[in-house]
Amino acid sequence: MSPVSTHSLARTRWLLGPAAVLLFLVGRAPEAQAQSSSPAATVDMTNTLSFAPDTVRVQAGETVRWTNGSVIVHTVTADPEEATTDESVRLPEGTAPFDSGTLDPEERFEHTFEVPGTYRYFCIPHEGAKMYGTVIVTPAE
Ligand SMILES: [Cu+2]
Repeated sequence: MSPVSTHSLARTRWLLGPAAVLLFLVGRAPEAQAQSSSPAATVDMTNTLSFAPDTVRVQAGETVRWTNGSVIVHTVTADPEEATTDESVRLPEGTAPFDSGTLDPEERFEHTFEVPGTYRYFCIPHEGAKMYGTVIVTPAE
């Protein structure tokens, strides 16, 4: 190699070093944030009055996140007192009811499931249309 190209390579390294460190720092923060709040399962609430997917499986202690991706209002409700029929809600023994309240388009709701079992929930405005979902919680490994 001629002296000229060696000099040019050294200068390139000097310039790339700080840039690489900066990229590392900038790229790292959002990734760490996303991981700490990432749910074990996600469910979309649709314009066709459904939870998609309608059944998800998580382990005890994990969180499910629902997102209203539609243009209409939905709820995520597992409270027998809000239901007009027993079919709409199922909760494992000893677990407390939960209810998201009204979720406008783009809004989210999260629930962490501590007790293994099968949970049936529904959407209050669309109970008549059988907008139902199921969460199956298996024991933590
Ligand atoms: Cu709904």
